Amino acid sequence: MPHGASTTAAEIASQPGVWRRAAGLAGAAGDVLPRPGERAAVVGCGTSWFIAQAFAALREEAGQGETDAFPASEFPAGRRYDRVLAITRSGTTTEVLDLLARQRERTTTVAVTADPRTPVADRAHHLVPLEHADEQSVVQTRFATAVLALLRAHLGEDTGPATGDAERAVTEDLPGRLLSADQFTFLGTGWTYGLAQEAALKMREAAGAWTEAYPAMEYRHGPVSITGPGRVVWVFGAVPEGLDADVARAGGTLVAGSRPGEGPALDPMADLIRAQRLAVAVAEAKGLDPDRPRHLTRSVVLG
Ligand code: F1P
Repeated sequence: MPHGASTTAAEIASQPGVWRRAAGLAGAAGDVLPRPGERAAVVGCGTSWFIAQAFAALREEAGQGETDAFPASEFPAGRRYDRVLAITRSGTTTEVLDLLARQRERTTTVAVTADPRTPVADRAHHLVPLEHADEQSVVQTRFATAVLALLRAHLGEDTGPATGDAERAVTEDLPGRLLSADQFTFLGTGWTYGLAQEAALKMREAAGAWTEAYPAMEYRHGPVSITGPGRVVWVFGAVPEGLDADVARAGGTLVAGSRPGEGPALDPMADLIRAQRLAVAVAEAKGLDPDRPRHLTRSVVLG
């Protein structure tokens, strides 16, 4: 397959326009999404769980209320929330549907989905359809980031600058030396830890790469031991003081949307686009088809 010809690559490239439309839906969705002051839980599986993590941290940082994120299969049964928000592209993921069924009588449930004509429509009290962000690819890219664009706008953020950065991220050359790296450690702080997890998942799913993800300050508590020549440490958001020196001492390559003392930072969500593009590029360099990740289906429906 010629480079850049995959469906995944095309969906990655479409993100700026898709984010703009998603953010524009925040007003209409505002009534059903978690309201200021509510205690909220956000759930999903795989990519959708990592987006839930990012939103939970952003919402708490914004002072809008206690917010927890769980993989749908690990929701603590005894907890009570004012609202449970599920993220599911397919609307068919078994663990998400089961959780929504269990929560229906206990609290208000909402689902953001790319396909409102699926079973999730009957399981959640409210739906936020994001059909324009749907994907053909097994591997999620634009649906996930569009959900986060919508949720950031819902928190009152102007997503214009992030979208501007996304325009750059879909075209600019990727940092050199990455294609031949044999290991990637993704780091983040607060909401960007969810993005680090998602970047690592993308590289595993699309490229079968060895990746790990940690909160940035945890890097020194063990993960540093993996770093070495030909290995990459990629930081989403702010790089903690001294971490660049630690990576250099270990012989690794640091990648970041912004480096200490450097100019304007790339919005971390736009930096995620670079990681998505790298996943496609690494897959193609290995002779893999990014549209056909090993052993993975577009939605996990358990029998
Ligand atoms: C979630 C998910 C994806 C994963 C794969 C299987 O699906 O686990 O994150 O990449 O495509 O499904 P969904 O509930 O968001 O449809």
